[in-house]
Amino acid sequence: MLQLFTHHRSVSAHRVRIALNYKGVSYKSIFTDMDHARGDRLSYLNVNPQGLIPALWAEDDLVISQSSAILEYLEERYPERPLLHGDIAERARIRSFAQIAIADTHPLNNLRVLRYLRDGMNVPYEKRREWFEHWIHKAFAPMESILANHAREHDEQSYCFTDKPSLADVCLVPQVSMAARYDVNLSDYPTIRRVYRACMTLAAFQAADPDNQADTR
Ligand SMILES: N[C@@H](CCC(=O)N[C@@H](CS)C(=O)NCC(=O)O)C(=O)O
Repeated sequence: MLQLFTHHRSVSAHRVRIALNYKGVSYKSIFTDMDHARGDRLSYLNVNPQGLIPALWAEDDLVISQSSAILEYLEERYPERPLLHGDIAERARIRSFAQIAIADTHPLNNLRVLRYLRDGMNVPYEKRREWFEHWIHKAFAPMESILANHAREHDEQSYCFTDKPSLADVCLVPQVSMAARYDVNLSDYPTIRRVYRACMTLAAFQAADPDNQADTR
């Protein structure tokens, strides 16, 4: 069985949990602490030398790190319920949207970045908070306009781009859930909130939610 090194608050692991659930792939969660001070952290470095979560133990001699690599592997290995669907233009649209979260947003607000601001650069809480919110809004403003324009042009659909969830939804939902957890004001993003609510009616998304993980405290 596949084994996923995960943590309930990890945005990147959240993406992978949604994809695994949506595709109906059984997996075992290996709950892994994100705290560098913990002893089990050292053994996790043997699994993923970067020390970042998630990693997927996919096959005997294959551990995959980096959520986008894991998502692509799952898409190729379990194509039956695709998350990258539609014609070539639609797939490009989905990939492009997903990268706003994966490449341009999450890395700026990752734990190690926020910790470095605090411990390496002595940035006070209010300024760290400003940083955090700044990058969330820098992502959500264009995401909102992309989704709202698309909804206007193609009879409003339940999910990001189609009537089925895609990698765009897989990447949007964890970003929204994290922003909501930190009480970021999302009132300027009605389309994002609508898509989030639609996704959260699905069992695959509910089961992947940080609040529904066995390591949630
Ligand atoms: N680009 C990586 C990012 C992985 C990542 O940064 N994971 C976070 C949790 S979402 C982590 O392990 N953070 C620990 C840290 O920053 O020290 C991916 O998509 O998998």
